[in-house]
Amino acid sequence: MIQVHLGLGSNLDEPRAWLARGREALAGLPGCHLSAVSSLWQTAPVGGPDGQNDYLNAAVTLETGMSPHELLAAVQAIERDCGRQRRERWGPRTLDIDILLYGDLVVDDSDLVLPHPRMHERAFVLEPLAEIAPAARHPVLDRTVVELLERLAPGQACRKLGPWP
Ligand code: A4P
Ligand code: MG
Repeated sequence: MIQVHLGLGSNLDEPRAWLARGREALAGLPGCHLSAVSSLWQTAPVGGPDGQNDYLNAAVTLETGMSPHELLAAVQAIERDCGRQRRERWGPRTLDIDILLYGDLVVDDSDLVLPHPRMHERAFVLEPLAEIAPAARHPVLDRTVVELLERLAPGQACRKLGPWP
């Protein structure tokens, strides 16, 4: 089994409900075990069109026997089941699931980049991830999640809301 950390985000309709549905769907994937769940965080949108709602973000840890591409296909199927429509990059979404770290694997394919290429720049990823995997190491930057968080430029609004319902 490989330990994988994933980031979840939603800013449309009922974000709490979409995130909960995403979490349950991940927990139910064959041969996978959901071993950690962060708090829920309210975060200001990064990029995308003006005027989109704040996001709710969270991170989870999954122990999985799936290959990286099998897991990508599985999370994309969960996004589709949750009504995700891809309209514009960084636009509002019912549910976005990003594979952040897959063990210490480094991948650079057309459809999959690991670690997630923007995770180290984003408080909405690192704050929840630091709750559940503070010592996880970014295999390219060779820094832990906590070290990446400490190096973030200030000013990314992120507020901890507490545990999920
Ligand atoms: N892809 C490549 N690597 C990965 C990976 N490690 N995990 C490919 C998941 N997908 C990966 O993603 C586009 C393509 O990335 C996929 O087809 C997959 O093959 P997408 O989810 O379809 O589109 P997107 O999410 O709009 O684009 P992108 O570039 O993934 O955006 P990000 O980086 O995920 O950012 N602000 C706040 N506050 N909170 C957020 O959650 N999210 C985003 C999306 C922007 N701003 C945000 C938030
Ligand atoms: Mg994405």
